[in-house]
Amino acid sequence: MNIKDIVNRDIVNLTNCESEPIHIPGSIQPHGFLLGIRKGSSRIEFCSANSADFIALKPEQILGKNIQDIFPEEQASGFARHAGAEHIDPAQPFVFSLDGVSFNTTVHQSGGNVIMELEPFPDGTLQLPNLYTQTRNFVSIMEKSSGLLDLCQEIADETRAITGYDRVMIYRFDPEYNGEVIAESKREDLVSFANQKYPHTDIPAQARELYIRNPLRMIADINYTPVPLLTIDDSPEKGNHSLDLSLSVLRSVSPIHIEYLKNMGIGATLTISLLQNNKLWGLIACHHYSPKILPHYTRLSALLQGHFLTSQIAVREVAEEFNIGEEVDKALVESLTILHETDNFMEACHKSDSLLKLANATGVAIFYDGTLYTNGQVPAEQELLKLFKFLSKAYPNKSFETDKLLDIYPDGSNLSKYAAGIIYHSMVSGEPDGILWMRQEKVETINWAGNPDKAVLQNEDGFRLSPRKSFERWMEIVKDKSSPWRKSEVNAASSFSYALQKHINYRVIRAQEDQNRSLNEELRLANRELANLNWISTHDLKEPLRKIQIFASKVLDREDPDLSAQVKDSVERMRFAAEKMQLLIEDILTYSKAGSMEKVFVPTDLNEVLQNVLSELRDNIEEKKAAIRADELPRLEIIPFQVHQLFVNLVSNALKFTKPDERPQIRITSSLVTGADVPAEKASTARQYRVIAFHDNGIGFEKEYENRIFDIFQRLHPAHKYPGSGIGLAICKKIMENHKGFIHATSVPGRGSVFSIYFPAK
Ligand code: BLA
Repeated sequence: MNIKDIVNRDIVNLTNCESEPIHIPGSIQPHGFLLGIRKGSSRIEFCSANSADFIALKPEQILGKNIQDIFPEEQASGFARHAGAEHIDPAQPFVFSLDGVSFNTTVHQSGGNVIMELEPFPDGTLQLPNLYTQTRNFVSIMEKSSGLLDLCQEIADETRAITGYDRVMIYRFDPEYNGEVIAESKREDLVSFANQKYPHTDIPAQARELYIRNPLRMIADINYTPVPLLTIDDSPEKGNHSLDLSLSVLRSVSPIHIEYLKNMGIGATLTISLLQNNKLWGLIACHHYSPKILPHYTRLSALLQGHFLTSQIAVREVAEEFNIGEEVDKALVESLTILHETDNFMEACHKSDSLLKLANATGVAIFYDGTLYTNGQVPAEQELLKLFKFLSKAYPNKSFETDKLLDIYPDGSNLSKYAAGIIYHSMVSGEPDGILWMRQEKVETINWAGNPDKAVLQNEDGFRLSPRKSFERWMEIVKDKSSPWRKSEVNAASSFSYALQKHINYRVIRAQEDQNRSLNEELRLANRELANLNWISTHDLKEPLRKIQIFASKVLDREDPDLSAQVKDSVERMRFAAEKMQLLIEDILTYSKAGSMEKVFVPTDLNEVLQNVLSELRDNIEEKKAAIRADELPRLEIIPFQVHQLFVNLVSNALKFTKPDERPQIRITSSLVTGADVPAEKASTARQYRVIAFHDNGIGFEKEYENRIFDIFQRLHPAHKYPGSGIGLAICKKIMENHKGFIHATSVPGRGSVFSIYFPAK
């Protein structure tokens, strides 16, 4: 019979440990021995090299034999029943006894094999733990601990009390499987590892995978020499004899991990998986500073601690999330209250603490209308401005959050100290205005308790694997990252941003209103001045003017021979100037009245208005020998005296700007057009307009004056030839505005003009 070992001799090192097949080492730890049979057979196919240390039989005396050849008949048949059961309960180990020594036998299936792992009871007796006390203790722990961390602390304390390890840690993974010691119970003289962080590389993926399937591992003595597993080389299947030890309790541990533990000065460990939703949530990690074998049943007690804890994780996490959500809500309400109670939140309240708390941020910055407002710990102003500009360009009108700004903002490599993670809300489209909540880099908030170097033994090549090295690696991994933003924080930030946006909009509207109000006030004052001007014009200007005119007339009428022709001419010109000035004053008065007089609309027959105007202008018409023809005009709701004035102005103009050698022809037409045909921007396309057009055959004007002609004091023709104040058409325009209508003029120079007035039709 040939015997060979199945030890896996692949060299593992720091570069290939991710692919180390830790489930098939082909060796075990020496605190027990291993036997393996094919399922359904009792012939022993596998035996660990250390069998003689326990039962005085060497592997070559065991391999190829049947179980009943090694153990007493009734034990062998009892074992056959035990191993043949559909489900093997690990809590009910089988017990083999040989030469007065009892062996706790853990049985499991591995592929087509049945594996027996035999461990002597440490003190020779089967000592059952007091599960009643343990359970009662847990129930009281559950009642008194409020948060998850409290509970973890209690579980760590209790697990240490049950197992007697020097240090018990609760180790929690983040979503990337980086870990942190969140609770620790330890011998008083030891340096604390509380809050220490480790990179995901410390426990490679295949190890984590394995720990999901096998929730408890013990390393009894870090300095052990692995015991090879032996098998018969002439068994039918040659070649691959590896044995999957995933579920084994004696499996020999990865040499890399052993090196790590040795560097930490550890003597023995026990590790229990903490699962949530079939994923590894964390570990209960126990360290002892000398070798330690925990009896099978105490191991089960420790495992039970793990189960107790995992039963509570989801509930407590939800409760914690809820509590954080409540705090966040409280801060949000506080911030909103301040926002609603202040007119100038940015200036007065941006330093409020609740603004940070609503997202559990370490800094906040608001950029609004060219000013930067900051709260808490933030990057330098220039950096922030650059960031706001970048974000508004890259994320216009958007909001988002990230726990690693550097991923989207390569320029931000020196921002991580204050803004490794951000929540961003853009506020004004097209502008860099926005609000930012920031979180510091995780690395900054590390809390080293004690000196971790103290817990480390130095080896030849320095600390190749050690917590200190691990921590450096962890720092590399989480560099430039903040802790992730919770949903409640993101929601609160977005509620606040929305409210702030409204606050700003409201502010803009109010500023506009204020501006309107002050403009109105200015207008009111201007009107009052204008009214005053009327009064002055009538009393202070008209009176002296009248006196000048009377005086001039008297002088001229006297036909005094003493007066030289030159003086006479001067007085004549003075009189003329006074007359002109009087006209101007009257027109200004009319103009100002056209805007300020009360507007009373009366249904009026425009034919009548025209007749009155023509009779008023009769002398002028006769003098010019003008021919005036008018269509039948409609009846409209108008301000009668104003439309009268309007007609007077238009007809007078037609009589005034005539060609000397041609008899004036004036035609007044009436028609209906739609808004689209009205040459005015403000015309409503949905309605109709009544057009009254005054056509003449006068001197006309150039097209460029079409609009300017209605401006006050706008003159197109020399005053000595065509006297007037230059206000007449401005009055016409104002009158049409009073009627919600328009006036428009077209002309062909030298041929004539058309002045059209548009009244909105009912
Ligand atoms: C396994 N590494 C582990 C385990 C832990 C750690 C808890 C699981 C051991 C078990 O469940 O029995 C890490 N232990 C820690 C840490 C602390 C601790 C961080 O007590 C801190 C207090 N390990 C490395 C590196 C590699 C590595 C760099 O640090 C690989 C390059 C490998 N770790 C590694 C392997 C295992 C492991 C292969 C599996 C060990 C096994 O089960 O065989």
